[in-house]
Amino acid sequence: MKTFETLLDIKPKVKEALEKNLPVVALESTIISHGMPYPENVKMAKKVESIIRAEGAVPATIAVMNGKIKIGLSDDDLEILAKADHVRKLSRRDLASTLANKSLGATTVASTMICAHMAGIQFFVTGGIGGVHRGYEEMMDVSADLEELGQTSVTVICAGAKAILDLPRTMEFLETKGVPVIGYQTKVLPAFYTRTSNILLLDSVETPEELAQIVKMKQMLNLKSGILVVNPIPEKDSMDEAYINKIIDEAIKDSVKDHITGKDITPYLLGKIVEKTKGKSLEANLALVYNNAKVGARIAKAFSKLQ
Ligand code: PSU
Ligand code: MN
Repeated sequence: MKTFETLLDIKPKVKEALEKNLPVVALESTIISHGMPYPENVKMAKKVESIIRAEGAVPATIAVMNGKIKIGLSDDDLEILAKADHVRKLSRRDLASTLANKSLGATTVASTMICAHMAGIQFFVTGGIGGVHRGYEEMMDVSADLEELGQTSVTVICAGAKAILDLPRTMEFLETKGVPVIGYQTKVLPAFYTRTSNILLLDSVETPEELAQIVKMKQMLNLKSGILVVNPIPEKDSMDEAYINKIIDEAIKDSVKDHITGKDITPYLLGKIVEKTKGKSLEANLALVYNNAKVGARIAKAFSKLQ
């Protein structure tokens, strides 16, 4: 038994699915605790799981609780993460101390990838990833999510990166780390609230089966990096580009004025954007997460058929 296995608390349904090579989809918990307001966050967490189940895959939301890495949460766990105000946003850096202190921690994209990989889960659905922040030259703020994509073999399904980030630099970083960024029915990088950006992708697929083949090839090559699947927000839910970009610019100015730094920046900006759009950005965020859940479950299913 590997030492980390004693730290994992895997829900029986998830364990059974993994043993039988059935499709399992991991989900992060920072999107619940720090990414959306209550009670929309807990509704989202439950609905995402039900979408994945309806597609015939098993959802596994991940968090750190009582000194264990929980893979698969109960509805009560989701409620606690959605409500408690002392939840730690935990990335790779924070895993060891959060476990040692037995404190409550919500996993980001980076730490969810680590934990999913430990449990043997290959697919992970979220909304958006962290990236290179605007003003990088001064603050050197690059999300640990990008480093993780470069070193942990999990396929992450997201809606691209939002314009609170520096998209060209984010793509450069992923290129350096050797992370394939694959468009799902798109040839350009989606920008989270909107379907397009001016960044062309080198790879795109039309079906879950094509994507599963790429995952399979990377596995056969024994490459340890992740794969980033970028799935645009549905047309009917996407926001007006000029409008949302103006709001994002204002939110970034507020963050400078309020001296927000480090891990607080992303939650602060998301909150400000919800406030300034009077909840419209939250609706878009929910819609894109649901869409990613559907596509992610289908990819996981297509992959399990290849095994
Ligand atoms: N983007 C969102 N919602 C989120 C996050 C990003 O639209 O909740 C969260 C994810 O958990 C992501 C983290 O991994 O923020 C990135 O934070 P940072 O930029 O501090 O690395
Ligand atoms: Mn950061």
